[in-house]
Amino acid sequence: MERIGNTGNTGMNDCTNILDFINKVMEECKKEMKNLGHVNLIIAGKTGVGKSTLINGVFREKLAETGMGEPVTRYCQRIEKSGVPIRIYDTVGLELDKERQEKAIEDIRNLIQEKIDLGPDHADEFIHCLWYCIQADSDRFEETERNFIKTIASECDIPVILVITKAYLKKHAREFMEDIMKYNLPVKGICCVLAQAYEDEDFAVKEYGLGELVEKTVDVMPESARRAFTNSQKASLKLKYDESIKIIKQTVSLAFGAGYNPLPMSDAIVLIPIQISMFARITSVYGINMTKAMISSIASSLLGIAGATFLGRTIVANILKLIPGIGTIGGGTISGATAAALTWGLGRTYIKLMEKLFMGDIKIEDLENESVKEEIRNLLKENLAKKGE
Ligand SMILES: Nc1nc2c(ncn2[C@@H]2O[C@H](COP(=O)(O)OP(=O)(O)O)[C@@H](O)[C@H]2O)c(=O)[nH]1
Ligand SMILES: [Mg+2]
Repeated sequence: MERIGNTGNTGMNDCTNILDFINKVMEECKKEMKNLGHVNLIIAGKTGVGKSTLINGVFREKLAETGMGEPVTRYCQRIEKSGVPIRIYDTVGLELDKERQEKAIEDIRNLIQEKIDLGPDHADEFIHCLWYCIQADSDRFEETERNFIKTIASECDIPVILVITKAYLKKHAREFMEDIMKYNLPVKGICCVLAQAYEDEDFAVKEYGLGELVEKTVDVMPESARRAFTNSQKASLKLKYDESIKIIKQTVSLAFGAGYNPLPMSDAIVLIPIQISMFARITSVYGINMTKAMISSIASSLLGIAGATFLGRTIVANILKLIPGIGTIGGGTISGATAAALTWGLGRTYIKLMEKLFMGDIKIEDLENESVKEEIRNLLKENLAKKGE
């Protein structure tokens, strides 16, 4: 490994057969999921404003329906589900009488402070953001609600985003939003959403605004929570794409940037573990649960691996053949630029594939189909031709 300038230690040995390869990918994917940690979000607002509907619209799997809700206090329950790196604290109470209302606000403040008091070793439990929901057609934004937002934002030091829910009538919702903005509340963002399509006899609106909410939220989130949030949400494909491109960029600059010493073809085997890490990280961004069968199918179309054994060198040689202008490499060396082009090509193709799996354009069981494999190979050719970024 020392031949490559600054790849760091990937902690992986060569893969000499397909089973090895599959196990390494599985292992890395599991490690990535662990590394993601958790993002913790409080969602507040009166009963019936659409908090549960919003949660289900934004996050993978219908968390509010299927997630385990566990009472944290009388006014707050925690929703979480194994495999999804998010904890949502769903709160009630602002519609209650004054005394209980105060108690509910107190509970939320205590919750935030309690987590901070755990200290930096428990950063995984810190509350990262609060969404305050208010219903567009309520047309009322009460003083209690404003005070609640002011208190949380000033005393607890967490970003608050105001969500105008049930925004069936866009223009009306926007006007309501503008009225609210006049209060100059200490919020980091405000947006109108319709989390679920609405239809009656003479009126139909599609859901909208969820992607915007998610993108605004990630902007105010600490870096440590961003990856977990990106994984959990399903509302913005753009966020997943941007994060994945970042991963390719990091991989390329860390492994094949300045200081990379050209690598003899015979040592090309060391390139593979670097891309395995990249695949695992991108998989975690999309929140796809990989099985051994899926990895095997993808490897056979993407890397041209088939049969029981293979050598990393063969894979690299196979893929390099597809990069225009590199073609015949013979016994030569692999430069940083070539390794980078190969990584970009593989990375972009992998992103496309994850997107298609995520959107359901390709079904998991179809990965085995010749036509799908052909599609993946064509994507790879296209992406390798693009070379760098
Ligand atoms: N069509 C549609 N209905 C919504 C939307 N948000 C909430 N609702 C409806 O409003 C009611 C209350 O929503 P819910 O999410 O349970 O509110 P919560 O009490 O704040 O969790 C339910 O009947 C939802 O179906 C939305 O974006 N679109
Ligand atoms: Mg609810």
